[in-house]
Amino acid sequence: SHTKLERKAYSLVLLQQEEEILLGYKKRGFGKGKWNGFGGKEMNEECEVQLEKDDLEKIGLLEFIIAGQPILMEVHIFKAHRYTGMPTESDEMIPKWFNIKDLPYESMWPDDRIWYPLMFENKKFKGEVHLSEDEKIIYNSIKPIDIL
Ligand code: 6OG
Repeated sequence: SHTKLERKAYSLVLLQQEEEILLGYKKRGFGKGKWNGFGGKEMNEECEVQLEKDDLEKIGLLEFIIAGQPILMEVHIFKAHRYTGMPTESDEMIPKWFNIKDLPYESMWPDDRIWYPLMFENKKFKGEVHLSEDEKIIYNSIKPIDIL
């Protein structure tokens, strides 16, 4: 469409402990039925895990456009290593640790197959992803970069 997109900023946090990563199964709202990282500030409310601000490492910047939605999502992606608390189910999310070699990609956003491997190689990345209305990738420019 020719309508100007409204840009909205989000954060996405991936907590990694050696070979395992904490994902949350979204029970409602945007991304319902998918495993994803946690929305930064809300991680405590989403699953009762507390992070330290100076432990958050910025690893990616992705821009998403989904066909039929008037929003450009600017997603700032962070990796965290330390946490306190006990991952606990909330109204929003079911948290679960996954081995990084055995991720549920078929129940994740399709772009995750592109940038998770970069994250596990400790590369930073940036790019734009366009999804069709049925959430398939129709354009992607994700690539590793040195500086974010
Ligand atoms: P809440 O509505 O839960 O914020 N997000 C995406 N994450 C991935 N991996 N792929 C996408 O492709 C995404 N689009 C949005 C940003 C939504 C959370 O989901 C992330 C936020 O952390 C389309 O508050």
